[in-house]
Amino acid sequence: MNKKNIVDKILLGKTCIPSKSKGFAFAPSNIALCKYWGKRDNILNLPVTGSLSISLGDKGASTTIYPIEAEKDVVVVNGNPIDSDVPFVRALSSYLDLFRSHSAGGHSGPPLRFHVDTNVNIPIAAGLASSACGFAALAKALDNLYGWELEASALSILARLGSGSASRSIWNGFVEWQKGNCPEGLDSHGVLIPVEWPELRVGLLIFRREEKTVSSRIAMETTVKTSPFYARWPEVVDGDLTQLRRAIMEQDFKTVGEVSEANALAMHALMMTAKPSIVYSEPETLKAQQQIWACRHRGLQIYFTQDAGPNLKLLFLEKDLEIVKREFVGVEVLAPFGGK
Ligand code: 2P0
Repeated sequence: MNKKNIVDKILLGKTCIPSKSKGFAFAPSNIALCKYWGKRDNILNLPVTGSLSISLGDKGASTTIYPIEAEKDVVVVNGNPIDSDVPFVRALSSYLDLFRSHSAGGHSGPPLRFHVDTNVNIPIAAGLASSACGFAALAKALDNLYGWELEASALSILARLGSGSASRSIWNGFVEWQKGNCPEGLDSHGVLIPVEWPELRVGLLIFRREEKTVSSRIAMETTVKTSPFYARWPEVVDGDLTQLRRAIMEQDFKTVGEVSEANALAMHALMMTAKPSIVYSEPETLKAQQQIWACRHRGLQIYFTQDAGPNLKLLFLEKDLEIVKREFVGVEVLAPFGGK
């Protein structure tokens, strides 16, 4: 089963003929509290386990797309045209191949190219899930351009074909990506957890903004194939998801924090035990982790999570905003449900 087959199943006869001159959409970035780490299908981005995230409100990607008659797609990120040889643009173009219409000559004419203009208001390639909001915004912008009016779960599947974690960026708030069981992955998509938690805050502690040395895709593959502990991961995730669902419904912050932090550390432990070992942490990462533990020891309710990079995301509540800002100078604070 390839991606095009899946797109055909999702579109069910809907065409790739623009219903307007431009498509536009916004999608939030998301931070996983229970991580997606490992694929059972590398082409369709089907995960070994489920995962659960919090979207970052108005932080994410805004994308405008329109067809052009040209030899190549034109990709502009934050106002800068990106060279077509850059791996990210190549990945984007091959994703867009799934959705190309033809020029005025109908199917005999060459497939149209696209102009894609994306503005991302979070640090790109700093482990802040920019591919997640990027592909989610793109799938939604295509839906807008073509007038498909697909359901959110169908958009989640289309976004997943671009990048796994993008399946969770279709919604704001808490989202669980259910792993699904069918080989085509039509049951592997995000589901919104209908809970608002206005007091929740996410702090970004950014130590490195550069591109990571090992991509998530390669790191996942290496971990699945070589970590002697990977076999235990599905069981760990099952337990963490059960606890997180309950704790989110009951707004039990302590459990959300404890489970999220432990889940992230378990993912990094898997990577460290892969061959070759993958270590994303930098000295600043470890220093900040120790500072967080010291704060907690003194009674502050603060936890962290860490993705495929050295940066940390802090989890805390609005009541502790001032103390967190004092303790972690330069932290960028986000309110996933709005507020300061
Ligand atoms: C996550 N990460 O759940 C995990 C935790 C990073 C660490 O999903 O290959 O860009 O496009 O499906 O989604 C980053 O990997 O990987 C990721 P692909 P993706 O957020």
